[in-house]
Amino acid sequence: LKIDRIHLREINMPLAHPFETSFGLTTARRIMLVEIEAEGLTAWGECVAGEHPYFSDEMIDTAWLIAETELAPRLVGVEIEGGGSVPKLLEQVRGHRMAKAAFENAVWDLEAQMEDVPLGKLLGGTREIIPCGVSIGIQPTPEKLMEKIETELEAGYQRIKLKCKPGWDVSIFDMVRKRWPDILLSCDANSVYRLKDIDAIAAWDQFKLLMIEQPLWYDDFYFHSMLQKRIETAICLDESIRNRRDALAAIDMESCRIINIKVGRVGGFTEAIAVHNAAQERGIPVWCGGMLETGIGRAANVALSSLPNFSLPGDVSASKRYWAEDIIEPEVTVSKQGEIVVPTTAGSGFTVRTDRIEKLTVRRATISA
Ligand code: OSB
Ligand code: MG
Repeated sequence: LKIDRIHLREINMPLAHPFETSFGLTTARRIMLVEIEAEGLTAWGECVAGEHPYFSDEMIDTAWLIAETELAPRLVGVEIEGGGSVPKLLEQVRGHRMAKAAFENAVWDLEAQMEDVPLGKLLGGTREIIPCGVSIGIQPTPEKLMEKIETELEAGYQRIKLKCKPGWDVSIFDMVRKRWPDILLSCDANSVYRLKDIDAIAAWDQFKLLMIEQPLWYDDFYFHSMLQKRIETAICLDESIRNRRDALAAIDMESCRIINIKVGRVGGFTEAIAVHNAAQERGIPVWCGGMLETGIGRAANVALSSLPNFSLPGDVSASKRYWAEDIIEPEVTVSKQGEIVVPTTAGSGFTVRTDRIEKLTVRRATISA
């Protein structure tokens, strides 16, 4: 296939509910979208980089710069076999994985359309439905959190993940466990704790959490492996895992027992599949993380989650938890059993609402062959 043109857009979308993590509060998203035109078709990719370089060193403005000056020019006008051959074409550019993933994922979408197969199937997916959990941000009060959890459990979600930080951890877990002793419950620290906190973290074993996500530094394996030896609860790594080699190192060092795969964080579907396979071969379950995506990134997450080793409920949840109105049709919905049905139609299985995207666009660029 040959790409004729690539359009970059920045869209601005207010979140339906503010989202607070240990690194800050997000009330609206600035999102870079990649639209590729090739073979008479159009395909889309979403860049999950945030507004600030707080989750990782990428942010929308660095992604935009690299996308426009380095990535798009390497892809337009050249013969590309499919999504799986994109990493090689972008290899000379180091890092910038979220920016790269937006392009690679769009090419996979295009390939699925051309081959008339569902994107999930093209990636190697086998699941017809995926189990869903929710990530609940830090709330203004513990009471508000309890209300949120109640709402999400009533909606059917199978696992509750609580964002945590010092002052919003042990007392919160205790309160939630007293009310719901048996639910699948986990927490995500987004790298806020340090070695001085190890004893405090060890005391969380009493809450029988399914996992503790990324408690220590965002770029660490070694100290996570020390922590994992000290606690019974499984550690799950998110930020630290950038690629398959990281996954192998983390698994061999016993830095974690579970891996969160985010397709943007690892640079695209090819590497996400490689991490999935490496974990599967070693008996490590994975689940699909989220980055407050619009429908375009959400559809990618649904397709990826259909791979067999995505055996734990992920952070892929309904569009309406994030947006008053999404940019795809139909929106992503979750059943009363807390499941998403994986589309069986060709491509992503969703239609991109270009009319709505047009209204939300605040910046654009076109790169032609
Ligand atoms: O660490 O998983 C994370 C959101 C933004 C940045 C990082 C993370 C998150 C979430 C929300 O936990 C996941 C989602 O519901 O999209
Ligand atoms: Mg996380």
